[in-house]
This record gives sequence, structure tokens and C-alpha cells, in this order.
Amino acid sequence: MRLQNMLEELKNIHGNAIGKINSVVQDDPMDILRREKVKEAMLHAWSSYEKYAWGFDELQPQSMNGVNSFGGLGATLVDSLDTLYIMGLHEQFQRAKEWVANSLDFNKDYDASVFETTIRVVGGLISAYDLSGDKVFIEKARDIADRLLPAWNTPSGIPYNIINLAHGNAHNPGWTGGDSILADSGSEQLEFIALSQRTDEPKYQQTVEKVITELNKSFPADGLLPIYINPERGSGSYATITFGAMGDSFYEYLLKVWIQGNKTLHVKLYREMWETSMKGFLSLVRRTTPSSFAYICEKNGDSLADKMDELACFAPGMLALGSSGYGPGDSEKFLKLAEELAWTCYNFYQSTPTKLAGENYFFHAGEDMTVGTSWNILRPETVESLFYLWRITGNRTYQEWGWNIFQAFEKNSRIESGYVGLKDVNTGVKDNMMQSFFLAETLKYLYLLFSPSSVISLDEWVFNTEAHPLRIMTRQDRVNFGKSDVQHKTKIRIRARKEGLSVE
Ligand code: DMJ
Repeated sequence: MRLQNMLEELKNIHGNAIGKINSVVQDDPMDILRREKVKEAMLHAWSSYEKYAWGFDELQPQSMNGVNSFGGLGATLVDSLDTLYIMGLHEQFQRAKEWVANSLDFNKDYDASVFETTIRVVGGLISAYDLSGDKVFIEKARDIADRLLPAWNTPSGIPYNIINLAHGNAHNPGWTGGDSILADSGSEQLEFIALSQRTDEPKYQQTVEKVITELNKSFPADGLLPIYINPERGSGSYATITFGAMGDSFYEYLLKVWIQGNKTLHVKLYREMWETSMKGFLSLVRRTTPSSFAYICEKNGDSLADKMDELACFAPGMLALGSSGYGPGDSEKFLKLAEELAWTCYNFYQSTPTKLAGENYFFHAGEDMTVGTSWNILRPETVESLFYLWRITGNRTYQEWGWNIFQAFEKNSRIESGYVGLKDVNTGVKDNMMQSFFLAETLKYLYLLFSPSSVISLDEWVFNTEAHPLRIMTRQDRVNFGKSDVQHKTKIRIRARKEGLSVE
């Protein structure tokens, strides 16, 4: 009774925070049951990978073989390490660790994506290190990061997006016309900063922070950058602006580097840039007719396109996560928008015959949402947002939505030898690929959706864009965002004095 009364009192004082308190003190029998089901799904996916594709990047479940879509770096295995650990699948984790220690070889004559290798492999390894404390993971992370570093040797410091892992020669893909991609260039900060913090070698952090310095020099008033940036000039090319493919995680990382550094003065610029981008974000939001679903437009020049990728469904989670950094008023506004957008994303799933979302949607007047590209490749973004919203609001509706999505995956995507995507969410015709992010992200977020909030607490961990939790470590270092050291130090001192903080 006393606890209940205290809880009621807290509810009155802290409003939204109550969801968090509830989920710490309660482990609901239904939650236990549901997370066991998700764990069983992970076991099925993992066992299939172990049986048919061990050491390969990904499993093709229909043909029951492995393929090396990332250069033969064991992408699924590395991407799965932390999920196995968090779910308590210790024997499986142990076997995977031995493979990392004895067989993972990065000396490959292969043109790797800097972005994909960073978020899956560097991120996966550092997360496994943070969770298990086993040094083999950090040594391997350092090995692959050293091979990626020459990609940043450009006149502007904006990286080339492809690099040969054995020889270190870097370039951009031909189809970008020589440009670098925004998300590919601005989503390595979390992993490389984490690596510097854990190895005491500043070079990783310095390299990736130069990118932010460069982008900050000409950051627009609405904080929205085109998806192509020229690595010679360091400025944006004329191109689409989007929170979907090729733009998404650049914005995500502005917020998360601030969280990773424990929101100190040393990372304040990231939060400022993120808040600037959120002003631009608001200008992209429109509503459908007749049902008034909120959606995020893409922008080409001055005009908005009524199109949204499922990939952009990470944004409700990002808004919810960032909402608490605003003062009252704005904080509620962003959280409310996050909830509205999550409802839209959930309806991307609910509106199809298979109850799985297509890759993108169009919004025509009077028709609400229409699926465009109709495949589903087991993507995580919507369940990721549901996870954040559940943690932040404590509203069980988000668990129900997540459970419904999980059941649709079970019904349509599960086969005897793993999980596959759908070529078409209207017909349910299956593809032949178990994407590594299904184990790294989709199943992990679903598991955490039904776990107490003390499991990977958002006060202690920040997830990279591939759902690898990295420990939050207070940033005390001096960051030079394009100012001289003296100027920068003075600026930090002035801000600190204003905020009553010490920076020495
Ligand atoms: C993942 O590799 C990451 O979440 C990335 O940021 C976007 N695409 C996939 C999942 O859809």
C-alpha cells in the first residue's frame, strides 16, 4: 500500500516519468511470456545461421547457404553478439566469441562500405566489449577501425564512403557522381568516439569530429542537409533532403553523441545542431486526409514530396529520446509529435494484407497512405520507436503494437531455416535473405520492449544506429569545433560560468 501511495504521489509530480518507474518495479507475467517468445525467435534465427551460414555475413534461408554481402566479416555473427548476451544466450555468445577471437580476419581485398562496416562491425564489437568486458572485442574493433581511417583523408575531412580493407584506397560509389552520402559520412561518430574513450587513442574521435566541424561551418538555419556532400569542398550538393534513406542517421547521431557524452558542455554543440535540425524537421511534417496521419515529407529544392520511407520511422523514437532535453512546452510538443508519427508507422504495417510494412509510402489527397515499393526486408525502425516510446511514456499500447508486428513476422517471415523478408507485403511472396539487422535490431528492440527498463537502461546506454548499446561516458575532453583552441576554451568557460558549471 505504501509503495502504491508513493507511486501515486510520484505520478502527480513527475507525469510522464511514471512509465519508467512502473516498468522498473513491475515485471508483468505477460511481458515475461512475450519476451520468451522473442528470445525463442532469436534462437531460431541464430541456430539457422549457425547451421547453414556460420562465419558468413548473412544467411539465405530458402537456399540454406551463407553469402558474404559485407566482405566476409561475419556480419550476422558480430551484429548478434550483444543480442545473444542481453537475452542470456551464453553458450551461443561463447561460440561466437571464439569465432571472433580465432577466425575473424579483416585483411580482405574488399571494397567495404565505411558506414555499414562501422555500424555493424565496429559498433557490434564495442558493444560486446562493454557488455562482457572481454578485451578481444576491443582489439578487433581497433583493427577494423584502423583499416577504415584512411577514408577520412580528404581535403574537407568528409570521408569517402568505400575503402579497400587490405590496401586502404578509398573512393565514392560511381552513382553518387563523386559525392559522399550524408548518412554514410555522419554516422560514425558514436563508434569512433567510443573507441577513443576505451583505447585512450584520440585519433578515432578527432577524425570523426572533424566531419561535424566541417558541416557546422555552413550549417543552414533549418539544419537540413542534402543527402550528397562533396568531400573536396565539404559542402552539400543539390539533392533531396530526407529523414529516410541516405539522410536518417546523420540526425540521429547529432542527438546521440550528446547523450553518449552525458550531455556535458563538451558535447553541447551536437545538441544545438540537432535542435536546429528539428526546426527543419517540423517544416517537413504534413497530415493525410481523411484520417489526419502525420508524416514526414522529403524535400527537393523548395517543394515537398508526399513520400516517406519506412526507414524514417526511427524518427518518432529519436524525437521521444530528445524531447526531455527541451524545456516544458517544447518537450511535450515533440513527444506528442513522436506519438503521432509512431501511430502512422504502425499503420504502415496495419494497412497491408500481411500486416507488415512496405519500404515506402505515398500520401495522396483523400487516400491516407498507399504503399510504394512493396517489399519488407525485416527492418527494425518502427519497433525501435515503439521501444523508446514505451520506455519514455510507459503507455502499454506501444507494447501491444510491437507484439502485433512480431506476430506478423512470425506468420509471414518465419520458415524452417530462419527468417526471410517479403518481396511484396500485399501477396506475402518471400525473398531469400535473413538480414543481419533482424538479429541486431528488430529482435533486440522487441525483446527490450517486453523487458524491465533496468535492462539496458537509457540512463546508462545509448544505442548506435544498428541497435548496439554503447556505455554512456561523460565527455570531459576539449572539442575543437573549428575554432582555435584559445577561442574555444574561452567559449566553454563563458558558457560554463553562465550555467554554474566547472570545466577544469
Ligand atoms: C540498419 O543497418 C541501420 O538501422 C541503418 O541506420 C538503417 N538501415 C538498417 C535497418 O533498416
